[in-house]
Amino acid sequence: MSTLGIAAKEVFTAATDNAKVSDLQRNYVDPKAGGRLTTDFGVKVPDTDTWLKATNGSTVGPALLEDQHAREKIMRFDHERIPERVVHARGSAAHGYFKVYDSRAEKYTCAKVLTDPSRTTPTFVRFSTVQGPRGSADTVRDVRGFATKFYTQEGNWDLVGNNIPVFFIQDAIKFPDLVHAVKPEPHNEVPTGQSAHNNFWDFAGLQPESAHMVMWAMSDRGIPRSFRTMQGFGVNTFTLYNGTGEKFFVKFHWIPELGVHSFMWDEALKIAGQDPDFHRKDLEEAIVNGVFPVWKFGIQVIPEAKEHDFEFDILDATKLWPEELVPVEIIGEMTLNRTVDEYFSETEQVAFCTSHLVPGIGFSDDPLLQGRNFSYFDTQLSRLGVNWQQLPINRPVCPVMNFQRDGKSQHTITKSNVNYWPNRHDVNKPHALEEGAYRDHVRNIHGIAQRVRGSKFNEHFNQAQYFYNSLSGPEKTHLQNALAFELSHCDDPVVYRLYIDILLNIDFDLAKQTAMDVGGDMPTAAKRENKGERSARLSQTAFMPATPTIKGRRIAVLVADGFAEAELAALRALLKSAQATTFVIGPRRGLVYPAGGTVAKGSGVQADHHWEGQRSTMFDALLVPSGKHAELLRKSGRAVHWVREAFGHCKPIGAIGEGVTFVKEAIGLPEVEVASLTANEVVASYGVVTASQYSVGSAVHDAAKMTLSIG
Ligand code: HDE
Repeated sequence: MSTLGIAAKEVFTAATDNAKVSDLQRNYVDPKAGGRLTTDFGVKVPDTDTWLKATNGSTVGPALLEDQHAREKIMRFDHERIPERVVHARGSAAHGYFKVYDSRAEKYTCAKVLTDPSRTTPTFVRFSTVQGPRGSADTVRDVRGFATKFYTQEGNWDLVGNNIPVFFIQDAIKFPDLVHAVKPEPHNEVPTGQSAHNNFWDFAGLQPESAHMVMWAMSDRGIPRSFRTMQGFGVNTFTLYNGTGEKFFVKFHWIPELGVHSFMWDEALKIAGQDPDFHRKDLEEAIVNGVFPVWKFGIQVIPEAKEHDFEFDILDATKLWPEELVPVEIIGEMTLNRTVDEYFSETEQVAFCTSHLVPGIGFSDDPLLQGRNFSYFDTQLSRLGVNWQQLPINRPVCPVMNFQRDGKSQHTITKSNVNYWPNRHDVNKPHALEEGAYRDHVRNIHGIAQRVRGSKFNEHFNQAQYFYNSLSGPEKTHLQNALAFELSHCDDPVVYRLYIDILLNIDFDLAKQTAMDVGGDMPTAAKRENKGERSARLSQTAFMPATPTIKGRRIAVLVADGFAEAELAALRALLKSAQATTFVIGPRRGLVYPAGGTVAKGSGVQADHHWEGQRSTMFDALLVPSGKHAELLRKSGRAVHWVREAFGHCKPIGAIGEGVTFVKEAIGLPEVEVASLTANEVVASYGVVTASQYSVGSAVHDAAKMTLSIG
């Protein structure tokens, strides 16, 4: 975590204020400002350690209910919890800002937030897992929420998205069934933070519209390396209007500057135990270290007249719009530059609603979106009460004025003798459209009420196959292994047999492999031919940054007594200049002595962690400097395991001098002939970069590049 002290953090946060942060300052309380203990009503408290008791000589009798301070303290404590979100309960958040590059989107929309490059719109983003409760682990296989609140000058716009562009179901009425199926089973509340159980796969097998999203969730997208390395998608189809009566359908995209990166499943599993807060800490660490996460913002736009030009229904949330057909236009970017000050008040109380739009942006008839518009508003009532929009994190930065009144926990005091419209004073009258009022798109709606879905909604497998075909070889293997893991956790053969049937509609080899892995009957024929169609824009590898970077990466340097001191210092300085963070991992969490260093001389480097204290899984790359310390490393099973495990997870490993021999022995790399290297020569093999001696710009630099190519 951050090494910044409190004072430094205060300077840092002051520098990242924006209109919303200034607005929040109205509610700041600073316990360090010298205030002493009082009751909730301001009475000075003399003793908060001992309950008032009835005493008789040396006999201390019962505690007295009349102790107002004790009752207040306990009562407030008893009610500290509010209902956690029914889905996306576990989350972490940050403040930031959004800017568009220019006004090119004006042809589609009059939304200032999307067209005015002179504006900086404050944002608050909450990332989340879906299945697990508030206290579950970050790195489980799951979809990730990516919900953004834009505090625009025209009101709040909430873009409540995920890191996967499609959804499991087409119609909102199925959401309770989906969530019941994926959540822990009702009889024993098992499992936590996992979809690997009978009920989820039972539902998925019987609800083939989920096949496309299941492929995404089983791919590496289900185990992101970091929130900072995830794409975000609005998923639903929204509309844009430009004030001239033209309407466009739109999908929203976030593309991370650092590229899209994931864990390997073995890492994700281990980190869930080693550091269940890994993603939460990663976000905070990056921001506090000044490596602000940045996403480009893109739109896919389809003019209203072309709505029916596609083989899929563009209002079906189980389908994506292939970028080859509808390119993503990049129009702006968001930077997250400030951590939250208090988790509960901000991250827990923030309330997103898909129905919160600003002028220039509208809904579509996407049946999932329409149900969501009801659900989010409704759920806030049970979580936060009717006046939730007044909570500091939820209130807009522009004026709010209306005749909504009263309700539990009303915070505003409206000084007026009228609370209705029209009124004789003509106060608070509605705005004219020319004054920037929200404009509903005028349209003709007529028809027969029926429980039906659009005819193109009946096709479920084309895009599941299209996505699978688009993955690289390793990504496909990971997906196969994920299915093996998940379905192996289902002990009812009906369930895994059913899912193999679904896979037969996607890819015959995948179905056969899964049947072999999980014990189903070996299928003899595909149910549907694999047409081999693929996109160049669905594999994670398509989103590598144009210029390789190790910004924000965590690099472990493994040392024991006797390492090369100057070399370590130079390596760390170099990596710091590339905005990566190094962590010294040593035989003790104290001073580790370099070659020639002794306690008496006062030399030594402070290890950040003992090598039992953190594991290779929690770092992106490993470095072993030269020096006689390599002998000691060789003798430590844990140090050897560090190298082997990092190698097994395809992490870049850099080694210099004697460090090379240690690394080579630990992983057994016959290809690297260390002895034949000349000074400064660098050899890379299987992601291992070795150099016979240190030279800036060679070994480490290459190791840094590898971090990216493998990440
Ligand atoms: Fe949500 N979803 N959802 N969802 N969702 C909630 O609202 C719901 C869907 C998403 O960080 C709840 O405030 C329905 C799609 C995120 O606070 C609830 C349907 C997408 C978050 C709800 C969907 C999402 C939620 C629970 C199907 C991706 C966390 C707490 C029609 C585009 C927001 C809350 C945060 C949260 C309902 C489907 C994303 C119950 C009925 C599709 C990121 O209202």
